[in-house]
Order: sequence, then structure tokens, then C-alpha cells
Amino acid sequence: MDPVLVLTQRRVKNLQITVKKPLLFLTSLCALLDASGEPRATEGSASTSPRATEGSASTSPLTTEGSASPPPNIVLILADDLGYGDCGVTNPESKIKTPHIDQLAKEGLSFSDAHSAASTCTPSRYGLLTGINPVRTGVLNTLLAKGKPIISEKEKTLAHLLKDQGYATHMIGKWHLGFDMDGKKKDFDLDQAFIGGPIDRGFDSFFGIHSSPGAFPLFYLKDRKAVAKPSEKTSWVKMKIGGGTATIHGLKSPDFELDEASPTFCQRAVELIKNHADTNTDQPFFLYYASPIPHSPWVPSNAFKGKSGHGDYADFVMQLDDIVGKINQALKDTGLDQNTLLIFTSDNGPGPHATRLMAKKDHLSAGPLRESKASIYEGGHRVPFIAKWPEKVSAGTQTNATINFTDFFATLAKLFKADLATTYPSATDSHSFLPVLLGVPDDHLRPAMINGSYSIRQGPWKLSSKGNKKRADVTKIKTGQFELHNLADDLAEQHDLSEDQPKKAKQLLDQLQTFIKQRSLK
Ligand SMILES: [Ca+2]
Repeated sequence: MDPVLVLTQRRVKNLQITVKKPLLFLTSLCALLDASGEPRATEGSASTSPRATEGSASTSPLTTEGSASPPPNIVLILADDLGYGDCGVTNPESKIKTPHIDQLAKEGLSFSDAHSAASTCTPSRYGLLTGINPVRTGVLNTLLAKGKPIISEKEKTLAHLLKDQGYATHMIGKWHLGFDMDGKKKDFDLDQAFIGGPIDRGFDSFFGIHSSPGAFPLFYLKDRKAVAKPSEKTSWVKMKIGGGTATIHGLKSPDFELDEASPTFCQRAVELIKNHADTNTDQPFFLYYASPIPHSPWVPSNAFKGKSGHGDYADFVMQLDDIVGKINQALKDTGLDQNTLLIFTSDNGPGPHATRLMAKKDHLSAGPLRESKASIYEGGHRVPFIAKWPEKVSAGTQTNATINFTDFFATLAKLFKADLATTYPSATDSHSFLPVLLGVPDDHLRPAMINGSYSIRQGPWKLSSKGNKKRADVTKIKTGQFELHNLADDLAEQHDLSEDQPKKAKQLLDQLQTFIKQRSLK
């Protein structure tokens, strides 16, 4: 029998429950009775690599007796371009102090092998919210400022899933998944409602920006409407590839200042948490907090300028760290923290400019990993990932289980015993890691991960297109054009084993080519 089921059956015998809302109680009970997390093998065949969860799995709260809990609040903090080496929990050699992120790790479970759904903003966020590998549908490039909705109406999001479970669903921060531009205009029509954004993809409320923080025009969106029209000239300094800078000019709304955006978002998140606590409601909430930090432009507010001693980028990371601390503290202050699943992660690896500049300061933004943002190598998509949930997740634990952003959908679905295949069939590439999260002994057999059309990972083995170059047709590429790495021995992807292990290389290439042939592009 599934070990989770054994544990939960033991626990259910001793339930002492105050039922305020029968539906929510039923949901919670169902969640306790089914947390097995069977993988749905569609992205590739299941990995045979044993997963090893370090830490005190045996002391999981699920093993203790007590009363059933209502569904947890869920707060998902997504950093923008924070590297694997930019915080202490994943890089002890980091030159940037991140005490609040490190504290969060002490209060929760830290993943060392977590991956964003892609190595750039838009496809990563698409995969996170939908459970679809962006490669499957051809969402490979990051949107510029404007564009069609990336998430179709048929594709369900985490917000839809949670709304179906009775949650209030909120988003604050950077959307970057497009709006319906009506197919006529190149610019936003600020007099019209912004259709196809968060409010039309499962969220009850939205306050944020349309895409990257430096993408003009700059203005806040509240739900579907612009708060104020961009009418004032402004500029910011952009790093140029190959060195040097360029001043970018554009329009902003009178109420928008680049260095005030993140403090504004943080304040709204804290207020949302406190308001939720004040209403004393049984309705759980989901907050997707998509931070624009530390994506360029690096605009730390005055309180952080100069604080790191390593320049604007490091100062900006420290500001992000402070925001993580403020949100965590708001949950503690309200007492909501005990039954809140608080996730902190980053949408992709560090930006190339940040990586280059910080290296001069003896800081490796990607840590020990090869390359950075936009790369199929580990530096592009292996990200810090911390999960805190005091009632269910053991504090101060670590795991090397392999997870992908796309898996969050199935994990929550499993928590609520929602049937993924029938209720949310669009979440094709989502594989529950709920047992890993709950610290229940389990061989986490995540199927192969495919990244950027040109890389496939199964267990410790990873096959990547040589030189990280995009190919016109991956189905016609020979194994000789790929390199093979064993991440268990070679995390930095320095030793190509494709000639020593031709069968493994061929097997992975076959899997990759099969996936590419069978995918359905938008
Ligand atoms: Ca990003």
C-alpha cells in the first residue's frame, strides 16, 4: 500500500475536527487520503534514477496524529532572473547576503534540482501556470512588450485549479504572458479593457505590469484596466551585449516610477495577507507574486542602494530578499503562516550581464552551473526553490529530487484529489511531487525533462545540442551533434560522454525526437 495512505489512514482514525464549511473539509480530507503522486508519463519515459530525499522525512507532520487542516493558503513568489548562485541557500560562496531567503530555507524544504519550465521569462511562466512544457506547444521565445495571449482559453491555469477548489485567486507583479491586442494595433489601447490577461486566466484580482519592468510603456494595471495612462517621458540605462550601455527612452504614467514598483507590489502583498486575516474568512487564498527583481533595469530603492557593496545588481537582489522576508513576516504576524504553503523560486537563470559583472566581483550568479539565462545548460534553468508549510513540510530539510515548474499543477491537483487527466487535460507535462513535498518516503520518478527543443534530461543523464544552438529540425540531427553529460558527476556539464556512452546518447535522442515529432504546436 502507498506509504502516504498508510500514514494518513492512521491519522484519520484520530481526527478531531471542527467543520465550519463542509465542502472545504471534504476537500481537505480527500487531500489527506490521496497523496501518492503517480507520475503521468507523457514527456518521456520514467526515470530509473533513484531519488534521494535528505532531511528528516520520517518526522513529517503526516506521521503525527492530530486534527485535519483546512486547505492551505498558497503564496508563490517568483523572482525574475535570480541565479542559482545568487542566494546563500544554493550557493554558500555567494557574495550577496540573502538572510531572509536563507531563513525561509531553514523553515522549509529546499530543492537542489528544481527547474524552471524554460530558461526565459515567457515560456517559463507559461509552463509554471499551465503544467504544459512550452516546447510541446512551441512557446519558445519571450514576448516583447506586447503580443497575443500566450495561454489559450482552453489551457487551464493554477488559478483555475485553485478557484475550482474555492480559493480566492490573486496576482501581483509581472504578467508577461500577453493580452488580446485585437489583431489590429501594435500598441496597447489604453481606453479598452486588457483582455486575455490574469483576470481571463483564472485570477480574481490583478495588480501589476504587462511585461518586463523596463518594457515601455510603463504603467500599472489593475484587473483589466490601466490605472493611469503613460503620458510622461522617461528613460533607463540598458547594458549592451558585448559591453557599453544604451539609454532607452519611452513613456510612463505619472504614478509610475521604476524604483517604486517593487515596494508598491510588496506593500500590496502584505496588505492582501493582512486583509485576508482581518476578514476571518475560511476561504483560502492563492497569491501569485511575480516579482520584477532582479531583472534589468536594476533599480534598488534608496534603502538598498549601496547596501551590498557589490553594485546595483547585488543591491537589487538584497531588496528581493527583503521582500521575501516581509511577505513571510506578514504571514507570521497574522498567524496564517502555519497553514500556508509559501514557495520561493526564480523564473530562469541569471541574466548574462549580471553574470558577467558579478563574476568580476568574484561572485558566480549561476553558482557552479554552466552558462546563464536563455541557455539549455543548467545555468539557464536550474533555480533556487524553497517550499515552506509548517503544518505539513518539515523545516530545515533538503531534497535532490528532480522537479520542474510544470509539476506544480499536478502536485496541487493531487493535494486536492482533482483528477488531472479528466478535469485538467491540458496540464499534459505535470507530474506530482507531493510525496517529496510532504517528506514521505517515495521514489520520485520524474519522466524525462525536455528544455528548449534541444536538450533532454533523464535521471542524471542530459543530452544537449552542442554549442547551445537552435536547430531548424531536431528530428534530423545526429547524435554526434549533441553532447552527453552525467550531472551526478559533472554538474558543470564540462565532460562530454557522448562517445563513451553512445547507447545512452542514442536513447535520449530518440526520446527527444519522438517528443518533437508528436508535439502539437500552437
Ligand atoms: Ca526572467
